[in-house]
Amino acid sequence: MEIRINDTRLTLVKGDITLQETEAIVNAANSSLLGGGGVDGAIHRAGGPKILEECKKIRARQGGCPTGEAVITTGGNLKAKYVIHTVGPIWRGGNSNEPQLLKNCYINSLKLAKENNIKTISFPSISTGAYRYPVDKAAVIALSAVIEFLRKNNGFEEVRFVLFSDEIFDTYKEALTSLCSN
Ligand code: AR6
Repeated sequence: MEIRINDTRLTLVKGDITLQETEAIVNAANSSLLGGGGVDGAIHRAGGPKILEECKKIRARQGGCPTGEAVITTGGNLKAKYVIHTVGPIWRGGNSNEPQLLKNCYINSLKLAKENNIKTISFPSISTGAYRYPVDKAAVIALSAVIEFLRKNNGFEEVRFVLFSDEIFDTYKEALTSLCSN
């Protein structure tokens, strides 16, 4: 599925984010920046040790990455030149500022991409795996955040959501369809 916001294509695809050829891919990391399972594990495995080396330097400098914030490293062996690591909120029932923190992940990743003159970027569905954020709620926040950012900021060619299963892809598609009809 694809829509256009100003000059930017916003696309939803089903697939593996480590295989994307966008200039940047976004990692759903944890605050330690030292790697983990899920998409984080897949990115470090596919990208090789350079990514972890840079993460460790960032950690030494600023002590990890707080929830909702983002940092940037090389893409190592990936097709993507950069990995933007952001830390999603752990779902604790919805009354612990989760929606705002999840929105911050997308906005801060896009700000960092813009500062680095990145034109094409892929996002996974942040927080909806190990961090258990309900996918329907996360999809609306993720898409609304990106749409809001792209309405105010021109210069991206494509923002892509790379969804790992049919179920997650369908949930994002429904959310985008309903956001577009509002
Ligand atoms: N490509 C695209 N999406 C993927 C891939 C992939 N290769 N692999 C998994 N997903 P998760 P979180 C989807 O758990 O919930 C890690 O251990 C997956 O289906 O990767 O933010 C970190 O170190 C789900 O929809 O991230 C943290 O400790 C989505 O990516 C913690 O997990 C996010 O699932 C972060 O948890």
